[in-house]
Amino acid sequence: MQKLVTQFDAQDLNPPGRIVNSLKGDPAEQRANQWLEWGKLTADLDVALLGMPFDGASTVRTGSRHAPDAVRQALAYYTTFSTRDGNSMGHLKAADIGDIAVIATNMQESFRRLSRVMSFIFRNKIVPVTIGGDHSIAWPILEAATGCYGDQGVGVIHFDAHHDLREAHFGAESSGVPFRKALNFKEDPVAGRNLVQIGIADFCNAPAHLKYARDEGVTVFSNIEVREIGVDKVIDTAIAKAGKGVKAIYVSVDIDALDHSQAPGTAAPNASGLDARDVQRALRRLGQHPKVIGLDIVEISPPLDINDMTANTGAMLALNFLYGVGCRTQQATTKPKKKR
Ligand SMILES: [Mn+2]
Repeated sequence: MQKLVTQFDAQDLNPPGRIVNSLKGDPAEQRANQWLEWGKLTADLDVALLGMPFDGASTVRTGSRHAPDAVRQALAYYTTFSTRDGNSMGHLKAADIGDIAVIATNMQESFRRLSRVMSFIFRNKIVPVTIGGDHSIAWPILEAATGCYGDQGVGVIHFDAHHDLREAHFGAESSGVPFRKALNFKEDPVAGRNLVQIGIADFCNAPAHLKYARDEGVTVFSNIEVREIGVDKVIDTAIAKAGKGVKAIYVSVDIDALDHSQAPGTAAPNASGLDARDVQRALRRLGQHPKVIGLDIVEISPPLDINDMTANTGAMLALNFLYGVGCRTQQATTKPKKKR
C-alpha cells in the first residue's frame, strides 16, 4: 500500500475563482485581470472597472447581467502591453471596484446605487469603464455625469445600431430610452448638438426616431457612412461636435454596433455592423482625449455568446480605451509597475 501523504507544497493550490488562474504567474508579463484586481473605490484611482449586472430593461433578449464576469474572465487572456508602441498601461492606478449591488426586480433602487457610485467617480476624476447590463444603465450614469459637471455641460459619443431615443416602450422604461432621457433631464440635460451617434444601422430603426434626432440637432453617422468616410474622420467630427462648448465627453458603446461576426452574443445581433478594429481604434483615441470622462460597454449577453467571442471583443474594447487613457500622461513605461 502507498504511504499516506502528510505534506504538500503551498504552490499546489490556487485561490478559488477563474479557471484561467493557470495563466497567472509569469513574472515577465502583466495580465490585464491582475492589473485590474479587486480593489476598493478610493479617490486616488486613475481608472476603475465596474460591473452593472442589470438587464431588467431588456425588451428583446436578456442575459447581459452576466457580462461583467464574462469580460473579467476574458481580461485574463490579455496583457497591459502594446506591442506596436512598446508601452504598457501598467502605470495607471487601476482597480476592479466590483459590481453595483443590483436588486434585479428594483430598477429604481439599482439605478440610485449606480448613480451614487458614478457621482463619486466623476467628482474624483477617476475614468470608469462600466460593463453592463442593458443599455438602460447609461441613463443613471449620464445623470451622475451631468449632475457633476452642471452648466459646464457633458457631450456624449454613442456607438449603437439603434438610436435608443424612444420615449418609452409600451409605456415603460426600457433599454431603448437612455439618450432620450439624457436630452430631457430636468437639470442640466445633454444638448442635442453635443450628442453624436455612430453606427446606426439600416433596417433597424424607425423614421420617427431619426426625425427626433434631427429635430434635436443630434449628429448621426450610419454604419454605412462609417465605412464610406472612415472611422478616423468620423471620430474627428464626433469629438468636435460632442466636445463643443462643454467640459466633458462621455462614451457609451452598445456592443450591437459591431458586426455579429465579431459580437454575436447580444440581444439584437447586427448583420451590418461596424468592424471591431475600427471601434478599438476609435476608443483608443477617445481614451486619449482629455475631455473624455468615462466609458460604458453594454448589451454583451454571455448566454447568447459563441465561444466567448463577444466577451473577448468587449475586453479588447475596454483595454484599447484604458490604454488611451494611459497615453494621456507621459509616464507610459515598457515595464509593468510592481503591484501596489
Ligand atoms: Mn443601445
